[in-house]
Amino acid sequence: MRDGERLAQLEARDSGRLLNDAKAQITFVAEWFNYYAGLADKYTGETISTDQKDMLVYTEPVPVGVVGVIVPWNAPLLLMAWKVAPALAAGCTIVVKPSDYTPTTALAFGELLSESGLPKGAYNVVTGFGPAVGQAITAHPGVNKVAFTGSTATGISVGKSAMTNLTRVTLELGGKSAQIVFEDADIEAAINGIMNGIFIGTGQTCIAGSRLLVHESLHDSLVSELVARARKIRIGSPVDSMTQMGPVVNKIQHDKVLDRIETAKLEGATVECGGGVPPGLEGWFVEPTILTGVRPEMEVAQEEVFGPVLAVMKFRTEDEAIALANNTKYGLAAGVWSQNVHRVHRVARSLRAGTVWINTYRAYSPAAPFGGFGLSGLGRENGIEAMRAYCETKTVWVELAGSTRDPFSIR
Ligand code: TXE
Repeated sequence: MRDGERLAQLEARDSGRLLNDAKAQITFVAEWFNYYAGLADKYTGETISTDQKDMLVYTEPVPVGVVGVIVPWNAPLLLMAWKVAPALAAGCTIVVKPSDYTPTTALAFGELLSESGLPKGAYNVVTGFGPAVGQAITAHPGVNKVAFTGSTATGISVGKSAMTNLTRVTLELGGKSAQIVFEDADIEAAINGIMNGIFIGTGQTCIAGSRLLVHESLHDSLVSELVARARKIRIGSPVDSMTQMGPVVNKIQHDKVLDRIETAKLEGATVECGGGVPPGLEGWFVEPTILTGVRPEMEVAQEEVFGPVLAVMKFRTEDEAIALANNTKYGLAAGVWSQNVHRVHRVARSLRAGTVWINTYRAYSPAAPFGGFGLSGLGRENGIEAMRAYCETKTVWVELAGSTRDPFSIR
């Protein structure tokens, strides 16, 4: 890919995300644009059958207009592509506001779009701080839709601000996703999924599997295996290809993650591994941390940490596991680990989460809708559903008989 390396370098240096990860995400960006380029001429209206034989009724998707795209720092280019690709395919124009911490890839991507022949003015980038520049976009009467990814608190204020003009909004927000491991799980597969779910991106992903719910019969052995593997994670520079976990994005996030760990300890959680700053490294590093003895009411079981911190809880029955998993204001994702085909479908049906992964975690496709229940968001990104978010539906009625009607009759 011609510009992949440059974009990945910019992304890694801006955000602290692993260069390897950033490279993989750039390939996703290409896939997303490819998918929506293919969908652009297939997303059409329909002819509607009515009981009125002298009428032709059809619908047309109409581009919603100007879309404000506001994205965070954890996966800047990919999360932007999730919005820009369907918005362009729908025929919209775009104003992007990247995070003030990670503005470079949105700008560099703009150069590529210009080179690709996108009409001038179709893609615009405004950099700056959220409360000033972001707010100016969400409250602007000329903006027809806002597509936002970020924290739940900011998402709610973005939604309120957009509502002053009835600007359409989609919100992808925080999560407290549960990984549920039943006694009949393939343990090796589950361990891989749990490690991936919480430690990729240094835990700074909205779908981080930050709560581990484990059947009591497996608890001690699973925790000790996870601890052994967490201790072996190679922490270091994000641009070193041997590194498995880099730093968190900035001091604010570093302080927040350490503070959440301290609160968990004060509330009675046991630190099985990690819990602090790894020795001998300069930068905003946090150790991979596993906490046991977590109770559902604790902050670490309820609030997003957005760091490499896994909160472990035990359950006895399937019903208890489902109740624990749903005991959160969020509802972005969940992982279910069991080899019982009846159970996995039964549990998936009971979970209040926008995505349920069964015997896998963090699988994505541009074709598969993504979004959250509850305080995890509003609307869906990806798939054909995302096109709906960038279009208004226009219904057209055509009189076919060529006759006039009694103006005082509604039939
Ligand atoms: O996010 P914000 P921040 C969570 C994570 C993190 C916390 C804070 O827990 O610790 O959020 O991170 C713009 N009007 N997530 O401060 O505030 C802002 O400039 C319009 C989870 O970075 O949500 C940035 O471009 N825009 C999340 C974007 O909103 C505003 C990913 C996101 O910023 C604005 C990132 C305003 N009033 C952080 N205020 C996830 N779930 O993926 C800010 N912005």
